[in-house]
Formats: sequence, structure tokens, C-alpha cells
Amino acid sequence: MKRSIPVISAPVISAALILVLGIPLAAAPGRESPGGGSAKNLSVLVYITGVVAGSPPYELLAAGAQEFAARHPGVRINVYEAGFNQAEWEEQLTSLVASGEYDLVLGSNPSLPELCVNVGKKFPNMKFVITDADFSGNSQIATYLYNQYEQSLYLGYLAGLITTSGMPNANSDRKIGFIAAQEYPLLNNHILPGFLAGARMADPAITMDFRVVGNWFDANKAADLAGSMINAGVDVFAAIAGGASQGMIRAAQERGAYVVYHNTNEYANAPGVILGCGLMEQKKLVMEILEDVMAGKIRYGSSRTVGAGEGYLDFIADDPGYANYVPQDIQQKFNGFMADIKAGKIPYTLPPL
Ligand code: RBF
Repeated sequence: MKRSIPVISAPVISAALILVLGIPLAAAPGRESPGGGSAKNLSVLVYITGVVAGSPPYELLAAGAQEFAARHPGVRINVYEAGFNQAEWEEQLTSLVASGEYDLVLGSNPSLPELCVNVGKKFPNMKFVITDADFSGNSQIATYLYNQYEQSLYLGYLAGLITTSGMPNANSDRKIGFIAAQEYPLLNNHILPGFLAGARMADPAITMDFRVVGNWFDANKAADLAGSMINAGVDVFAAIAGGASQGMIRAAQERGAYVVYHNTNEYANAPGVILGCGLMEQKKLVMEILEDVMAGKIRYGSSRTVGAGEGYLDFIADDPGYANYVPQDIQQKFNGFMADIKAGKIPYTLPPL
């Protein structure tokens, strides 16, 4: 489960040459200050709180960091998969940081900042940049929060239009379903309320059936849950469940139900079943973050919230999975709603986390 995927670039090769030839090829700037002005070398630990495969936020995080390293010869990336035992994460992170190999820890998880506070106390020079999290007031940590209330609002609106439609697999119950891997503040305070509020903008009578898998990988359990939700009248699903979501998609495909999907383009996995996909611009954000780290522009101690208006959340409408399978009248309503979301014209209050 634990896997380390190193990307070796120029500094490693130069280090090897120094060892072999005894001559430095170029003056190596100190590594102690990530983004300390002119520093050109940077060693980044990409700390994956789970595994990469099957979890869009992590796939995009790793891809963004690796692409940045490929473009910047002085940047070295190590992608470390911490696995699913959350009780081990802090100790793992501590020993990785203790190796002294890294200038910066980059992660994406709402629960990470609190672990970073503890690790940071032991290593006062270490810096942490965490996306998908909201934490401020610690001078070693910077966070970026995706406005997942907003993404859930527009995916919920689409789910609402579908469940109240005359589409072949839409039943007469106005009931949508949500499957989560586990409960946590971002899910309970932003994602779930946003999804239901969005659906109720299509029809205030809509109700939501919510179930929890208990982990981020058990696709069979998610399929079982989805099956019993379909029995209870659910005809449109969403999930925040990492790899386990695949079980829900399979059940929807077999039993005849629909899915709207957060964060990534999943249409091709189940055409005609997955009818809407949101997009989290995590790869873009990660590359911008690393650019800012190199330039010394990260504001440690602060948190920034990014959403559709800023171009970090979107909806993938230019895909046959949406364009060819969603009825024209629904597309028209939804596209108008999405344009209003981007323009900040849909009023809502972002709940506290
Ligand atoms: N999202 C995933 O896609 N895969 C995961 O394995 C995963 N593990 C998580 C573990 C914890 C403790 C928490 C709080 C969240 C996790 N998430 C995971 C959720 C992820 O960070 C993000 O909030 C959601 O994907 C919504 O964008």
C-alpha cells in the first residue's frame, strides 16, 4: 500500500557527478528556505493521505507536482502514499520530515493542517502547503480551500433537474442519494448541505438519502449501499468516496440510475449513467503554488478560498457524456445556472466549516 514514486531530476544527477568527479557543476543554493528569493533547488514531499489511484484530488496533486518538476530542473519531487490508516499519518509524516531531505511538504486533505502543526513544532524550518483545507494563523502552513459548497450546489441542481425529469431511469420519487467514505467537517458543513440546497433550487420538495461506507476503498460496500438506496427510491447519486465510488457507479449502471460526479472527468467510465462531472483545477493550482514557492510568494499563515468565479472549480459541459445524454431542456437550464454561478449571481451563504 505504501509506495514512493521518486522523480529524479538535475540536482540528483549533479550530486552524483559531484560524488564521482569531486567537482560541483554549479553553485547549489541553500535548501533551507523554500521560496527564499533566489533559491532554485527545491525538494518537495508530496504527501498523499491515502493512495493516488482512484482519488481525483490526489491524482491531480501528483500530476501537477510531477509536471512542475519536469519543467524545472532544480525541483525534486517525492510522491509518498501514506495509505488508509489515518492513525499512522502523523508518525509517517514526522519520520519523512525528519529525514532532512525536504524543503516543503505538499498535501491535499482537510485533516492535514492539524498534523502539520504538530510536525512543524518539531521541525521549525519545515514549510507545509495544503490544498482542500482551511487553516490559518500558523507561520509554517499555507492552505487553499476549494469552495466545495459551490461545486456541490451546481451538481446538486443538475441532480435535482434529473430526478424531477421524465428521463427513462428517473422515477416519481423526488429523492437523490449521496454516498460518503466517512464524515468530516468539509463534507458535513459544505458538500452535503450544498448538494441538497442545489437540488432544492430545482425543486424544494427533493429529499436526500445519505449513507456512509466507512472507508475510502470498499467499492463492494458502496455498491451494496447504492443498491439499497435505489430500492428506497433514489435515482440520482453523488459520492465523495475515493476508490469506493466505483461500486456506486457500477450499481447505478446495473440497476438503471444516474450519477453526478465531483472533481474530475469521469463520463467515459459509464456513458449515459454519469450525466454531469464537476472539475477541480487542482493540477493548475498545484503548479501555481510551486511557482509561488520558488518565487518566495507563498503567504504562510494564511488561507485562500477558491471557487468557480476564480477559475478553480468548473463543470465539464463539452463532453459527449453530457452533451449527448442529457435532454436539451435540462442542459439549457443547467448551463444558465452554471453561467450564473460563475458570475456570482446565485446567492448563497458559505457555511462555516
Ligand atoms: N478523497 C479521496 O478522493 N480519496 C481519499 O482517499 C480521501 N481520503 C480522505 C481522508 C480524510 C481523513 C479526509 C478528511 C478526506 C479525504 N478525502 C479523500 C477527501 C478529499 O480530501 C476531499 O475533501 C474530497 O475529495 C472533496 O473534494
